[in-house]
Amino acid sequence: DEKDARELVDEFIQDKQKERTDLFGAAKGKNVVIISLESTQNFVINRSINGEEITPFLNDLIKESFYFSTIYDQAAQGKTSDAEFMVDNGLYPLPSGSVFVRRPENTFDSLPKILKEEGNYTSVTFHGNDREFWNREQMYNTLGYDHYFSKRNYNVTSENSINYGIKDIPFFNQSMDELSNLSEPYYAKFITLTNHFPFLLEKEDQFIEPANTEVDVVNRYITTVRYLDESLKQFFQLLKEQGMYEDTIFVLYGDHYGISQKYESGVHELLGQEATPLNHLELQQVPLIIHMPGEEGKVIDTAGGQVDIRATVLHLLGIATDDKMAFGRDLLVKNPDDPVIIRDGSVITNDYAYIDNLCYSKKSKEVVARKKCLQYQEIARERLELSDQIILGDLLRFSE
Ligand code: GP9
Ligand code: MN
Repeated sequence: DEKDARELVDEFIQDKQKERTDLFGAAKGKNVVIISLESTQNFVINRSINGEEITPFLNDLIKESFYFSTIYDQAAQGKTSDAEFMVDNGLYPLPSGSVFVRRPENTFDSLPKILKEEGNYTSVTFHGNDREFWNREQMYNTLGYDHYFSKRNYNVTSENSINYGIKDIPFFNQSMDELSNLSEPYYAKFITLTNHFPFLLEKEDQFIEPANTEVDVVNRYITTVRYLDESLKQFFQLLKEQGMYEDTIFVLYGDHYGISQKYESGVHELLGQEATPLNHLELQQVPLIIHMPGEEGKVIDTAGGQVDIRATVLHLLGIATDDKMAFGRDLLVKNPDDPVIIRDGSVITNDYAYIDNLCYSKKSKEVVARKKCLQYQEIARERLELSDQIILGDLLRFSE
């Protein structure tokens, strides 16, 4: 059975695209700073409320970045940790629980290991929560991280923390010393925290007025997203001041939705839209921004997901992925018909979306014949099953 699965994986790898663009290796040898934007959905990007932008810094950054405007949240019950897992491994999360918690003793062909091998990178994570949360301490060892700077490395006081821990502005601030001491090149992951349900923030940290919908959770969300944006602005300022900006490629991604379906009516109200299944699906989009200093901005609207981040970043770093056992597609060359697969069984291509047993045309927004979606559903079923087999059978131990 394990052998069958391996053959299937090999077959799968063989049909992967081997195309390269002019950007292959454009960021070769650069430091990589990757930022997990807690609970950040894409609808906040380029949006104003009462004339105030929700994400003024990101809106500016996007103009000088690759902005992937159609990226879906593929995380499952493992939330932040599922997104981290996808970014590092290009595999799907499990149907239940978090891979970080369930499979920390597996062998993985993770980004830190690949980068160590290909470019002698140092890999670290910065995060203000306890080391044990999501079993990160153990899993980061497994994934090949050299250091994990967690709550115990920060000066956390009641003034500088809220909700889950240290607020994002002091978090970035206090991370600078350790970051500047890393041996280069490095792969440094920053996991932000303040924009987390139930989106609490003191008045003095609010850089925008709360929204004015009937759903308080949504109203507060606007203020915590705006705070996150401010923390990013300050972080980039510090990096520039300390000469740590130029030689780095930045990857920013929303880790998963922030507003669950229970509170989504507030978002529909804010956006002036109906509560339709297709609108719900579109709200599952998260931002993905790749910023290379000096590179011109570009909007890339290929539908993709978090599982694709790894292949895309490796392309820019000039590291081939066609021989890797992973499901992510390089978004710079991805075939738009290749479906985006959500763990709940939804499937999305540039033209179609399959949700709740119905097939929709994205253009007409109408329900169309189910057979239009059938081939994509089939691919989704196969890939999720294979991904689960790889994880639950610890199959990557054979490829070491
Ligand atoms: C906690 C942070 C948030 O460390 O990752 O957790 P979440 O609930 O979003 O997975
Ligand atoms: Mn999260």
